[in-house]
Amino acid sequence: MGFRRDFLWGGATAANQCEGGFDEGGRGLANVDVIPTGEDRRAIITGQQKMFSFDNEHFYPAKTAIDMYHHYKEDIALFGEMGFKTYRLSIAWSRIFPKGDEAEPNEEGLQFYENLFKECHKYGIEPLVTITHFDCPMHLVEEYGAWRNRKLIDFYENLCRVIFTRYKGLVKYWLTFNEINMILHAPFLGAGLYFEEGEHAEQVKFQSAHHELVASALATKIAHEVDPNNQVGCMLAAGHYYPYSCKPEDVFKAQQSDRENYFFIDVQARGTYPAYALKELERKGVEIKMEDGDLALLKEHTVDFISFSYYSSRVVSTDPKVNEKTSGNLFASVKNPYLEASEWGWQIDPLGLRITMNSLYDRYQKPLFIVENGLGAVDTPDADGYVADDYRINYLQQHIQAMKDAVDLDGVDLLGYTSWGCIDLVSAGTGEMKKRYGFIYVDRDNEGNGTLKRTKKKSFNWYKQVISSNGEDL
Ligand code: BGP
Repeated sequence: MGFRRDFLWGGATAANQCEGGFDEGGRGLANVDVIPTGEDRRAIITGQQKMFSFDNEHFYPAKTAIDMYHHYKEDIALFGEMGFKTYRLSIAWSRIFPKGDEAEPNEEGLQFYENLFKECHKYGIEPLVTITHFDCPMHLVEEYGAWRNRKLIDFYENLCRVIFTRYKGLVKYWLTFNEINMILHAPFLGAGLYFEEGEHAEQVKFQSAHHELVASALATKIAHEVDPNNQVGCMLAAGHYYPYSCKPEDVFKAQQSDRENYFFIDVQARGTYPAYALKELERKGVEIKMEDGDLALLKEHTVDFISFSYYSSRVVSTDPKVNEKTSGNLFASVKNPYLEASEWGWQIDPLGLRITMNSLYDRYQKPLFIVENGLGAVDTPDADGYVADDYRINYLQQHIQAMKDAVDLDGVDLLGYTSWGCIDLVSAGTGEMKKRYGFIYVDRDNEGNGTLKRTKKKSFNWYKQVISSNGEDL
């Protein structure tokens, strides 16, 4: 009983939220660099209008973040001290191909990640690499319209060939697109998309999604060709939908909402466009242009495992009055009266994690990997700089218990768990440092000031003990 002996415990980050060094080592500008903090952020990440710029008036968090670009050795040593078996990170596309469409990669970028992976292996840490985590070179956004353009598949394929070959033997676990369903909810952040006035946004989103799905299947194919040991996963922003009431219309709406997100994984894991999606696209007036060979590629190169992020369950209702009370994140959700919420209104539902795991495992019958979960909170260091984050320990303890129940009591096959933001980093939603997830405190504020000093929080030793007991000692 309990977690498998080779269970991959660890933590997760994304390049644009921690690296900084946005113009160092030959790195090119990416969509994530032009999203400032402040009021306009939401409109920009949701692609509502072309509002991005790169000026001196705003603060752009991705420019400096927590400067892991220069601190990675220190940070990985701390992960090693906690006993991490894996570290999930992402490759910044524009470090490898600064513009995205070059024929030859940037050696300095390749070398940076090679050094980083070697550093991980010093501590017995297996890297888990997200090929793109909310990033797209700005040149591809401006010249090609990002993922709406089929040429992106070729550029992504080129990126994959280069990194799979270069990091053969150093990296075994790959994720093709972070939270692939985010293209529907935050299209500029997720896929570099913004919409011109009058444009059929649904058409653009689903055409772009098709390109990403084909690119993902191609990546899976190439990864297996380059090294049969490679394991490739899809990645879903998950969270089961509950009907607000047992009214059949509410239950139906919950099923439809789940499908809207499962659609992506249905294609990546089962290899076909599901019937319900084809009908729904027809109703939306969306016509996906496909090329010969697309469907065969999707069919033949399905993923090896299903990874997902889980922060909360979601609730839907058909009652307009109920719909007025919404919870605080990018996914439309009604407030669940049975649950507490984080300071950002994200509702806390550990059992929802078990429900989500069961739902995914029932549907796909492939191993699962939880690659994001955690509590964003305001941490206040005491006079010695120490943060006693019992609230975070409590959140993680309950979620790990739920995940253990899914394994022990429901028989779910789970490969590993990487909590989100294992070291404090910039929030994707708000762009702030104030919203922290880490076991390690970083002295950095919302405007980018601070010494960057790293300090272990109370949760650091707690997580160390969770890992050393393989999840028995919570
Ligand atoms: C997920 C993203 C992460 C991360 C996390 C927490 O959607 O994959 O990049 O940031 O959410 O969200 P936030 O940073 O807004 O608190």
